[in-house]
Amino acid sequence: MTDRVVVLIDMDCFYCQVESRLDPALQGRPTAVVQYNAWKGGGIIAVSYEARAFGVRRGMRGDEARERCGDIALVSVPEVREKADLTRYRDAGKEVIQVLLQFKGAVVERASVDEAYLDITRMVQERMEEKGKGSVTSKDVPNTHIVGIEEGEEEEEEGKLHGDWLKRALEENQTDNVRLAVGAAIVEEMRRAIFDQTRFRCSAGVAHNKTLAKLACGIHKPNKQTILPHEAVDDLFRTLKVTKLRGLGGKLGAVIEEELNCETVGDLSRVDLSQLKERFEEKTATWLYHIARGVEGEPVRERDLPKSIGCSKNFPGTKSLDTRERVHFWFSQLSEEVCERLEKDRESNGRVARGLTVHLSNDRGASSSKAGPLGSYDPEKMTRQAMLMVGSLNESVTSDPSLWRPRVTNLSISAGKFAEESGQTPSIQNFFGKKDSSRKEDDIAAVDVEELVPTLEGFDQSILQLLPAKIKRKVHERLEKLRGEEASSSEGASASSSGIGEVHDHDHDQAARDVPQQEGDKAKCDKCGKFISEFELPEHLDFHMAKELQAEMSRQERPIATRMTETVQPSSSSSRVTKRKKGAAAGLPNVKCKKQRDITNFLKKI
Ligand code: TTP
Ligand code: CA
Ligand code: CA
Repeated sequence: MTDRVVVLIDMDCFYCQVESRLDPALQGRPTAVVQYNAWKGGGIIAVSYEARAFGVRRGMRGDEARERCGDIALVSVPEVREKADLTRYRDAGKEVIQVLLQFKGAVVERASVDEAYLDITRMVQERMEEKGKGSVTSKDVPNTHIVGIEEGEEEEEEGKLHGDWLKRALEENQTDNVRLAVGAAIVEEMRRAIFDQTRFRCSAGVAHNKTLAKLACGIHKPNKQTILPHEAVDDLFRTLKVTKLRGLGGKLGAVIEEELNCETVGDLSRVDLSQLKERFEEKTATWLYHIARGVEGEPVRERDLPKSIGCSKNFPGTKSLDTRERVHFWFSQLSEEVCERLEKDRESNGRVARGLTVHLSNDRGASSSKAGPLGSYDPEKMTRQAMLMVGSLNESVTSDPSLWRPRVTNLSISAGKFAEESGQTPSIQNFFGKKDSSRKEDDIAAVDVEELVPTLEGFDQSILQLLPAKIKRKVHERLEKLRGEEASSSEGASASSSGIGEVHDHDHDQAARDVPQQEGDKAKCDKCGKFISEFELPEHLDFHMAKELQAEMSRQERPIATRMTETVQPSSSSSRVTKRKKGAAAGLPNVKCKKQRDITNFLKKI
């Protein structure tokens, strides 16, 4: 429970630091990094601390930031193929990871573009064995705060209290706290090394688990680190909003607030385990029960490479895509980028991606992800595969296959499920062992049919054409099984907790009901609390950001969009909308039949 020393290191205003390292004239100046700079000065995605002092915040438009701070430097995210190119930020993130990997004995888990969890229990142990009681003094932790220690106005006073805490911990043999302090001394060294080698500043949290380390890291920023001792947890949680905890920022947190009436984590700690189990599934209930007491066992996993490589593009408001050709065009742009990055990744890391996930959001606020095996690093093939995977989402296939309805507001492609390279260019054939006899049966067994066919409803029959007989058989078996489950369950088996293939309809709280706490090697998104399998967190975060910006822009653009709909598509469009609404209210079966028919027609057209 308190036997580990876990750290979160998070870079300060990261994109701003990357930009100001490139252009030293920006150093010390209020700066913000913006995306989509054509409209009202662009959407702000990173703000330097100098600019924060003027009230500039992420999500504001560049113009608004200028009103608050006339001197602000607005730097645009570079663009390639008309979309944001985040290469320089990713590369900078890698530099930081490389520094952390120099510390032998630390387990390093890259968690997003600018943060990493570390388990330094072993390093701490070794240092304590080596140096005994003198392993740490307050001089070793000059930039460290301790939660629960009142901070004096004067630097000196703060240092003294600090020293008192440490002295007591040493004298009274409070081993857990001594270990956190030794950990903090190591983290001071790590942060110094990061600065020396990259010129980037960062903050850190030092605690007994990931959730507490993450929370602690945000308490004192920038360029500071914070210890969160176990005995300070109760006090801190008494007033801490539930949604501030890692994993509770999204729907799960909202359900806890609204349905359990818990505003603070302290409130949550007073809910019985049995009550939690009534509302949530076992895993989630147990996790909530423990985390409300500051206890969590999620391991830090050795991982310094991203779990997936992907990119996405937003089409807000009037820019939404309404033809098949435009969707195809943008998938080809995204595929170009992903394939380029996959090739680079193969060269540097000797691995190949075997899974592909595509994601599409529409102007009705719904979004869907589809996952399948990745057949090739060839952009054209990837585009074709992506089109096949989302084909069933186009409702206008039967009426006019050149159109795309509902209009598309976001597209993304992500490749993952990496395996060591066997010297072969990936292709659907050698992936499944058809042309490459050296591939083992195991590889076929490794194809996760459950992932390929997560639910009956989301499954695109056209994928069957791409599969060799063996897999096809497995897929048929899976389909049979799902049909059986559907028949015997009135609730529907589609409340999949895998997050793949399910329709992310944000009007429903199904996700919240089923959020598990640990899902194999999936990572948890701080924004929505979901476990992300194919999307690695940086890309997933980009996606959230894109959605936020999109929501922001469509809020402002809506009056225009509505006017256009009214004039361009008079009565026919409104009757279409009404019909669709009725269909949705009447339940899924009709919709499903219609979709299946559409796919066949759609495929013939390709
Ligand atoms: P954060 O670590 O959330 O923020 P930050 O590093 O800018 O600032 P802080 O000092 O508070 O940690 O995000 C890291 C980078 O990721 C950020 O610089 C820009 C990018 N980002 C987005 O593009 N969109 C987002 O929604 C978020 C949260 C971050
Ligand atoms: Ca950061
Ligand atoms: Ca971060």
